[in-house]
Amino acid sequence: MLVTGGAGFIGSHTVDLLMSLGCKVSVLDNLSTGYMANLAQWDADPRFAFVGGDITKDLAEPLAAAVAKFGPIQRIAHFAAQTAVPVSMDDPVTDIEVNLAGTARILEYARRNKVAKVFFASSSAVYDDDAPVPVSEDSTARPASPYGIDKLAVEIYLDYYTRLYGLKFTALRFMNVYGPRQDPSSWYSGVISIFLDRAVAGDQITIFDDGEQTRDFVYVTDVANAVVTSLFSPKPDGAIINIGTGVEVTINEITRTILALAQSRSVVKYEPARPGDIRRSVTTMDRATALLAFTPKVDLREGLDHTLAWVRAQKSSAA
Ligand code: UD2
Repeated sequence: MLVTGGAGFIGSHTVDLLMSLGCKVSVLDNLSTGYMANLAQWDADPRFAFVGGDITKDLAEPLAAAVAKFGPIQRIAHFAAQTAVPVSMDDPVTDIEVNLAGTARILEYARRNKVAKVFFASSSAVYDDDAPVPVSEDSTARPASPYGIDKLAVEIYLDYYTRLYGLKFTALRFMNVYGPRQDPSSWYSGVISIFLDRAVAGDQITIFDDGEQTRDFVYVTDVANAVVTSLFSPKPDGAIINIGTGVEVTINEITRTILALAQSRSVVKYEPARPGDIRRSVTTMDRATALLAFTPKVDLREGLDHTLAWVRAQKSSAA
């Protein structure tokens, strides 16, 4: 099993689940936004190998290292990516190099080496800004950013590889994923990671727009479960599936819950809407239920509890 981007937020939780299921896991990651600390729990495990590697460069060496360690790669979970929508708008060329050309490198390896299954981390960013609510996989894909365009382009490549070479894949379009290990340190980080970080520190929280915009927040271990089912079950072969909870939550509601949970006195300030922000986002659940038997196990309250505990632990270890 190869996990690209396995030192990152969702990738490392997927590694945790695969390791707990007894798999042998190689992680390919250039540590540009991931951390070895996310994998420290597996360092000494003989079923785990970190092989380095950068998907924008030749991968012969790290992939050979993975094969030398555990034999031919049967399955690939591909997370390695440039993950920020605004960064892709500033620099579409780099987004293409990493998210599209880098992925083509992984797909070429997969077909030449007869990899049994590839999972691809896609995004709700492929949908039109004013897609219907809730959004289903049949809604128009008309991305509002280079990031979304490149995710959609990879989905089209996956279909092409299936038709030409019989490659098996599943692509999951993630809604707003949150949980421990999500890095709060940049202005385009996930809203929950930023707000929990500010709430614990007692710093000001900034809500863009009127806070009545909505999102579908899905907890990271539920996402990892969906990924692992995709990798091992034949049912979602060739499918593109939204992964969320089907529950629509306003940013005002999430802010109130976070402030109460953290018992925080952070001041909340409102600022104009971010350009390009969508107003409402929530997914239908039909396809995820039918093809992955997916039902989220961690509700928002519990997920926030776990994430808050992690933020506190991070802050106390840094102090
Ligand atoms: C999410 C994904 C992105 C892409 C996109 C597709 C994350 C982190 N990003 O972007 O990768 O898939 O969906 O549409 O999951 N907000 C505040 N204050 C802050 C930060 C955010 O009010 O300090 C608001 C923001 O204006 C937005 C909401 O919170 O209305 C969610 O923002 P986000 O950056 O967490 O995620 P989103 O939905 O823009």
